[in-house]
Amino acid sequence: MVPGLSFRIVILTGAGISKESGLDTFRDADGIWAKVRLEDVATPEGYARDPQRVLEFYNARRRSLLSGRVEPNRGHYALAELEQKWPGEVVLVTQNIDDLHERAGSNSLIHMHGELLKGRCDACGRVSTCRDDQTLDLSCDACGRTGKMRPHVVWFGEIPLEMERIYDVLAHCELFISIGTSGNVYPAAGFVREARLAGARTVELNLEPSQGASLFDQQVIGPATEIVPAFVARVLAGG
Ligand code: BV8
Repeated sequence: MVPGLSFRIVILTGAGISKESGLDTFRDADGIWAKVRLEDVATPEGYARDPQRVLEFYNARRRSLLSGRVEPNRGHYALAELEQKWPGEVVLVTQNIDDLHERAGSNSLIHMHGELLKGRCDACGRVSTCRDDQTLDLSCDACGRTGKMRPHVVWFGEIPLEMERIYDVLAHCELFISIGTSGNVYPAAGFVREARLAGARTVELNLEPSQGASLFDQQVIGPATEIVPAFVARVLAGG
């Protein structure tokens, strides 16, 4: 650790950081969008057309996440170690809806696309823990309405969560690290521009160059379980 260094670090993660934990990404050849159409399962229109189908899509992902076969990997643990050991603030913004960052020990965490282990009542907005299958005959504990429980997840065309706080931390960071995201989905894909405007150093850690690769000052290519621990060690050593 270099004495005196204690600036704010903002990290953005995507599905790539959870791939080696056994969770599918979206746009890889074997990804989720190669198996289902996002219009059918990740939009309000798809939910209105066939809510049962959407609930089953998320029920299957939730069961997989809670199966005992999916654990945080060395990439998740390295980011939790950075938050613990870095003298300045570390804010981890994730596009992922899994709970692997929490299970690895990250606390300063923003789930901008929601959380698979939470449900929301479409009638009253109440958010509650959800670790079981969601079905259409569920009723809301708060307002009592039936058939209105949906995943607490941000679909395409919906507004991501905590955007004001995200833009604020991006405007005041000195190091922005993007990990395991293809840079296809906005507004997350535009965060590197916000960080550059704030004068931050921008680094991309990914298995392959993302859509926004040219916007980064530095790029490290490789699997997250190898390149994330190595990069965290360099940052903690003052690199
Ligand atoms: C918004 C749900 C306004 C949760 C997701 C028309 C109408 C309305 C909106 C739009 C429109 N046209 C464009 C838009 C904007 C739209 C958008 O960006 N569309 C894209 C397709 C063009 N965005 C929205 O609608 C967003 N809302 O814009 O509201 C607004 C704007 C600004 C401010 C306020 C309001 C809402 C977007 C959220 C949609 N929900 N998912 C779920 O089911 O999970 S998006 C989905 O994509 C996931 O959340 C995922 O996190 C996200 C991004 O994907 P990635 O994480 O990057 O995953 P991907 O597979 O793509 O890439 C994985 C990467 O990992 C790859 O690069 C791979 O090489 C790498 N990798 C693989 N293995 C490894 C690895 N890296 C390291 N190690 C490994 N081992």
